[in-house]
Amino acid sequence: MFCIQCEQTIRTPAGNGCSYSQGMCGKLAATSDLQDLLIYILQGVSAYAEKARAFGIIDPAIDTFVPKAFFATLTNVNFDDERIIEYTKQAYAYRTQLQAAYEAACKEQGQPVETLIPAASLVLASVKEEMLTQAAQAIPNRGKEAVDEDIMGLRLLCLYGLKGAAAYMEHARVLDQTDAEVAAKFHQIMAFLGSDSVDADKLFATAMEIGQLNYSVMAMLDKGETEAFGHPEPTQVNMVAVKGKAILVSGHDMKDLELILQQTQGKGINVFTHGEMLPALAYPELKKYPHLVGNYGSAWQNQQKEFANFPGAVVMTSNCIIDPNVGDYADRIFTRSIVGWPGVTHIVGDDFSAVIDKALALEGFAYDEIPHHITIGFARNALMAAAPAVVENVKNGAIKHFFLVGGCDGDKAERSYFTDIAKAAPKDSIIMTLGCGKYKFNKLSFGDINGIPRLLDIGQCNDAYSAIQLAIALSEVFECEINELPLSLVLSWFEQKAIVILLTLLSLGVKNIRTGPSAPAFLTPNLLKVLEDKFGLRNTTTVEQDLNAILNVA
Ligand code: FSO
Ligand code: SF4
Repeated sequence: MFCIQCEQTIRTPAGNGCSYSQGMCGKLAATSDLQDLLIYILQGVSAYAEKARAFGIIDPAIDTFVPKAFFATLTNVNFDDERIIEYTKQAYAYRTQLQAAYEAACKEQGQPVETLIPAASLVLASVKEEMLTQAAQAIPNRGKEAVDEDIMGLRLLCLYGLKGAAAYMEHARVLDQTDAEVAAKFHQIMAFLGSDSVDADKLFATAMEIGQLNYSVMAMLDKGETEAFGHPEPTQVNMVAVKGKAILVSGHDMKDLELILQQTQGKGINVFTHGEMLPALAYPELKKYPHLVGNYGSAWQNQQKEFANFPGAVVMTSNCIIDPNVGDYADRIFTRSIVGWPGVTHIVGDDFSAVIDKALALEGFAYDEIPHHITIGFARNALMAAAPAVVENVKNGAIKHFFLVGGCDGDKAERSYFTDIAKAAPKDSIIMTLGCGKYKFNKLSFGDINGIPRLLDIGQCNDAYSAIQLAIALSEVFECEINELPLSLVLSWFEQKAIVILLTLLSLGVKNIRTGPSAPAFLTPNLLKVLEDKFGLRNTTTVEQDLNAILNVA
């Protein structure tokens, strides 16, 4: 087993990551190895997809399958070996199909059949035990003895970044947003990563290409969400329990939430959001359902306590899932799409009656808690509507600085940094936030500046797209570069979606971002130095020191 893709990876000895019998997230060595093999076969699929395209052979089902299956290997997504094996077998069938089509096209046009990357020719074993032995050649740090550690770090940066982009491609696809050019670029990069390149410049350029690709994907996702559910609008949402039968919906997939809302109508069940689903409460086409009563709980790392206390059914639409047996709720949590946990009921198709039956059979909340409301819904449109007032207040000196404090949450004590920096930000500053990292401070009161709330919740982590649009709009108004705006980004990272958002920001030329609580363990000191020299990217230090540096530069 070798996995070093998330913030909680084992860090000693340096570079070894989670490499024993189990990762810090609970992923077992066999699951990790099977995921490596899946990725390897997917690289082979992409290699043939890229070649077949040159002959006009495009299969949209394969184009969407590859990122979806890749998504299953993100941190805290799928711990179910059987499901990973199913994806691998499907990938292998697709690879065989594309290979045949490509070779037939070569023959027909009198062109030589090229030899592709090794992953394109691996003959997949048919049983799990043999697949596990094949996994050795698929491990992401393969050949590490012969490769410079900086090259390995760059390969991993690309692999994990592309994984994040794949997740967003699948989120966009669910909302009918696909794009042949994006798929072509994705396959090209996926195949390139299967070539185990030793070219540092090419790998670095690829990391930037992944960032750019993800910028397009985030735009597609934004389009899909706003076309399906309208533009988020500033909304007061309830954050506590409401009496009655209950379903809790977590993860990022708002389409699932919509299906659940439709199917629970008139059934006397209240629906709550959890974690990254909170922003759904601001979308007109979702908040119109009166039985969508609010948000329950906080970020993913608290789920074992929060789901255990929730007296209803729970649906995990995407990351991040952790062991449901700890809180003893495995019999009332359901997974969707790429998510999997052995023994947990997986809902296939659009029928949620198993979830509804479970919620009806459970007690639900016995009483209403004292309501506590927060305001959310400051995505692209709402931010743009507020932009003239914001500009006015910048011009008259009432707003002096903008912070973007967001990203992923996690349970390390050092993450209190993000609460503390939000609290310590000067009163004449606006704090934008996104991702599940916002739960570190989103129930606190920050007041307003001449009617503009000081805390603006932009949405899910992918809504970084909205923050980028606001920064672009402000830079146009003030006729300056984004980097000249009084804007500081302080990002908490945990997993691969955050990696790709960071790559997107870097590829757009955004400088001086601070990330924490620790640097990705796959980035070597040399690579961190390059990122600092090139982009001013640095790790968070102390709140005092960072605020001092930020405000004195601005
Ligand atoms: Fe959090 Fe998990 Fe958005 Fe991530 S729920 S950690 S970056 O998957 O998705 O912020
Ligand atoms: Fe370790 Fe993170 Fe990989 Fe889990 S996902 S095995 S914690 S690096």
